[in-house]
Amino acid sequence: KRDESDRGESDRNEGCRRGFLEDVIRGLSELQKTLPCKYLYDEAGSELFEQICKLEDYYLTRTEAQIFSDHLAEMAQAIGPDAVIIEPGAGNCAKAEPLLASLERPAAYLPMDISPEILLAARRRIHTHLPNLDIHAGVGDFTEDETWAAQPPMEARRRVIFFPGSTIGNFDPDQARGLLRAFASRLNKGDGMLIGTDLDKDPVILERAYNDSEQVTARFNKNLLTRINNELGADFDLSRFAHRSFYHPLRCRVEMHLVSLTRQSVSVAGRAFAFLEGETIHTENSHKYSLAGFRDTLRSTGFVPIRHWSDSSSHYAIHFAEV
Ligand code: AVJ
Repeated sequence: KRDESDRGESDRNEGCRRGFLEDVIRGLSELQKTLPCKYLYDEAGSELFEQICKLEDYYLTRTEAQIFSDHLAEMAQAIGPDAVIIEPGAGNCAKAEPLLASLERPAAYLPMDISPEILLAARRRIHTHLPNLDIHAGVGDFTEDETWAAQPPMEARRRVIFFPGSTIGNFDPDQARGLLRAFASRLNKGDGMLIGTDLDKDPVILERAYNDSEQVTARFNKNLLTRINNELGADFDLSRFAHRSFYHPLRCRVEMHLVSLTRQSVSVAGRAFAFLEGETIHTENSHKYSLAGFRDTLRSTGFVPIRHWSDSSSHYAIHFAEV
């Protein structure tokens, strides 16, 4: 196996492009066309997502931030002194910073993300505020073993996985359990996890959060097609697709789709994909949990739920669990 460091940058980009192309071809070949939601987060997509987080209609980010600020001391106490904080999908690490600042002698912070630029900028920023903290940024997909293997092991310390933002909601219940089991298997007895989940609630509130009045979510969703056009040489006509999000009560999730407004054919890297009028590409799921349901999920994946915090309207929850 070749080391990442002796592969050229363009080599690596070429590998990424090939993986993206394969995923797109596979997804568009299914009966229900689908695209993996991780591709929503290129540079433009990440910027649009940051705009979503500030929207009045999108209650998740500010509600989670409120729970953190209201209960930071209790969370720090649950985590305890000398801990190593591991954050899969850390992005700009903005949520970890106040947490790290409130911990007693944090031993290290290990953020992982697919975007090296965002991660390295965040590391620089955190280093200026917490100069004594050991930070190891790991570039890669946190669902892959290599990304974890590249991080210093720090087995001797109490390690706590920090997984805020309801990212777990993007995974189907089966996949979510698989991911949590994988997290548990990377931890030792007594290690912990602090994880945020959006809660099941009034569908009107849920649907408004994913169909915001400023249409930022629509742009976020359609950016995926722009990205495919630009990176894979496709000819999606953006005026012939519309954003659609809705709550699916039986599946307890908000689904995001792109609806073809006409019967049309789209070419991706020389292959043609036919769309019926009204046919959709499923681009994201955002699962909503009940408090009890998520505690069951934790128990069934090797964790012991220790405590949780919520907002006064019970819109969102942060759970602390141990293995
Ligand atoms: C980043 C997965 C938490 O599901 O609410 C926001 C992504 N998609 N608006 C979510 C998202 C559309 C978001 N997560």
